[in-house]
Amino acid sequence: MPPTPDPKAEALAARIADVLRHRVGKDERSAKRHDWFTAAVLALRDDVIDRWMESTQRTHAAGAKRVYYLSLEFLIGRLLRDAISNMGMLREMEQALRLHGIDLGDLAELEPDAALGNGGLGRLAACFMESLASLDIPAYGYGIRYVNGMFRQRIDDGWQVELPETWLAHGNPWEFDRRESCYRIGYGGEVIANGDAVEWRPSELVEASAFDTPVVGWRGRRVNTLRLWTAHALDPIRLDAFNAGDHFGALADQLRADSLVRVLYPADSSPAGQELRLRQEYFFTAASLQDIVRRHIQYHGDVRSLAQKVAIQLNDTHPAVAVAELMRLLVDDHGLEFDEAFALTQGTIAYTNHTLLPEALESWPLPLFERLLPRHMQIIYAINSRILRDARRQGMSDADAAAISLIDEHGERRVRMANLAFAGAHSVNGVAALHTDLMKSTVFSALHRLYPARINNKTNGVTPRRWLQQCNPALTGIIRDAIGDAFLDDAEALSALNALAGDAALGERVAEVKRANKVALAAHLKELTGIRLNPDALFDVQIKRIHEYKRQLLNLVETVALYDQIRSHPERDWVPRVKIFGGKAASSYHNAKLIIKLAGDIARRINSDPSVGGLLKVVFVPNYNVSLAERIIPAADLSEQISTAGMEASGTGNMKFALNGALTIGTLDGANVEIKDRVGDEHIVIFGLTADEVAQRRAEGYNPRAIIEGSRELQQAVEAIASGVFSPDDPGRYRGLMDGLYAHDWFMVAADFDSYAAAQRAVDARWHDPAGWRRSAIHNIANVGWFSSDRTIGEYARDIWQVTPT
Ligand code: B1N
Repeated sequence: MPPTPDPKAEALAARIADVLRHRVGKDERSAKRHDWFTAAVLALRDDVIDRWMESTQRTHAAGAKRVYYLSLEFLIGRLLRDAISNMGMLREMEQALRLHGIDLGDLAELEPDAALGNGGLGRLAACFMESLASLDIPAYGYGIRYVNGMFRQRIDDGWQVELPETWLAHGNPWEFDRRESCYRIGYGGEVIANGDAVEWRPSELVEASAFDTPVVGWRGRRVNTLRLWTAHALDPIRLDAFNAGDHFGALADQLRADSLVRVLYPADSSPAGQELRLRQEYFFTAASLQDIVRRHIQYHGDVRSLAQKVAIQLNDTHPAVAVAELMRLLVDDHGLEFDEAFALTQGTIAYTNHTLLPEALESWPLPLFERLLPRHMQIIYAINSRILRDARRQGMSDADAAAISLIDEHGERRVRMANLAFAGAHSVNGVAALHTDLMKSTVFSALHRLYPARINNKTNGVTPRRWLQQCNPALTGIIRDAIGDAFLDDAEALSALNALAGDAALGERVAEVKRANKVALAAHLKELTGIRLNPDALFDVQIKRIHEYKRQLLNLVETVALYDQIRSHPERDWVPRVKIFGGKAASSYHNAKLIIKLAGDIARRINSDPSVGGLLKVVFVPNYNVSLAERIIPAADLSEQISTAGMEASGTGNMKFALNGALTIGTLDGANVEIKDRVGDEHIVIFGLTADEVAQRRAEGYNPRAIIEGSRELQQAVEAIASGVFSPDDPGRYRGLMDGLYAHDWFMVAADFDSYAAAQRAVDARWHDPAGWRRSAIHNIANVGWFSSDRTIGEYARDIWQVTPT
């Protein structure tokens, strides 16, 4: 007998049926699965809206300060399970749908991922939005409503092919079209002096209008707004041109506007140099600032109190033009004096840096910037003269002044967006302790000496709602049984598990859940790739954007070396391993695409070789995205975090794996350092050069050829790849990639190889001791609660925004 549904579930079932009929326009017999999905979302959304309005009214009544998170990326993923769970309606919704003969899990699969981001930076923005609502902080996210977000990755004959992802094809039941919230955005034209005042007369105008998505916090405590801008031409069609027969030309303005919000640039940690990218950045920044200033004046009357009531956080330099735009609004539109405006701008704006890779620091050719934003260019010059005056007063050298300048004078003159953000902000933060130290000693060294109080650290975090409770309900259940519910509201309460780490029964249950998650993942991967995996093998996972600094190549070379070893010594007690790779390459990143092809070539060869007897399998999972991460992470035994030390600013996947009981094999890079400090040296496998050692080796003159030739295992693997063992159809395919290792090896694969291989054998040894492995897994879960984005956001609130979470 199925349990009798509770009356709340029956009422919800009736509401869903009513929504299906009156808002979707289908009756129960003719409704398709997607109609049920829409009906379920709309029914749930009604409850969300009530909390949303109540949250907004509370903020007004309290006259509270608002936080604005400006980001060109929000990598949200699916929303249904998140919203249901945070509203505390999981049971109710499951039962209500069951009354209609529908499984919630099946329905949830119909939702496309909202993939308006590339990788870690965009996913961090999504975790932050959820934590802001969970901590009851009044906040808005501002970004672009891309029609085509992250591309869909298809693997054709091993090669990545990029296809457009059409996430809006079936409509988006979460969003509200706010055509009434619209602003004009200008480009180009000229600046006219009008007595003391200055007026910018743009030559082009486009209209920005808003779409709002509610963001539900844990326990439905607060619902905040994600406001994404779309673009319209002022005149959707030029009728005179159309009637004169120019049917396409008549639509040109609208097409130009559409192109602004058409695509997310699929570049991760590298700059997109196109004019369109600068237009996108200014478009969403200017729309957001007009909206922010309008709201401030509406509720608080005077723009001079902006810094008391508004905190604006810039997610990397992509919205850094906000510094000049806010100055323009304050000076040109509100009549403030320059210095007063600058103090207000600095008091309002804060900037987060996410990368030190020199090639990733945004800068724009000065002529382009001046042509598109002539008034902003004037303001930037005026700010520059102030900071250079400060530098001179401090007696700084010419070299320091050149490093501080907002204009890069080496070669073609360029506007440096990171320096602009630094100059215009009261706070500049890094995303992990090591990264923040390196900011001070490298890229921002001169600016840091000039303004020593500005740089601070805020180590990243992830939301434990999505990355533990929702993606791993079985593990969550075990933890509740073991230590109670406190960790649901405070992830650091997971530390109560430390006392139980040696409890054999708990270890057993954790292992059972891990195995069940692996069985489920294996079934899914069988569907996706046709490859059959042994759930008793060690699942060794590297999922993240494909980038040379992340060193998927180190993992692949070691995989080849292991393959050789297994074949040479079949009698040894090898640990059965499954190597899982996933990730997208920027469409123009040749070597990253070649690395994907190499993973596929290695997989084909190893998986079909009977002599490894199933001891080693390699899988490249196509189209890695947030939803796949939610399946893969709970099933991982080993988390690969193997970037060249000093290059991964933080990483956040590292935190998600540990939270789900995987052990980390990693370098002392980014947040790995802090993960090690928290889980303890005995429960993590660290290898390789430190950031200091990497810098030292580079300074000494690094000779990778000597290292390769001095390591038999490494040389054999590199030579096998180079000579075409894995690419008999095109033996020279990887010659260039391997020559790069001999010639320069920028990312120090060779230097770290032996240490990495030894660390992998140490992992094997741990796996041979299942009780020890389980203990380590529990210590990982117990000690990474600190990496909750609630903690991170609490620190931003206290140190940067001066708002108090409740
Ligand atoms: O930001 C994440 C960090 O955890 C990662 O370590 C870091 O690599 C990532 C230009 C970026 N840094 N820079 C970018 C993304 C898109 C783009 O167009 C740069 N992404 C990161 C969160 O802090």
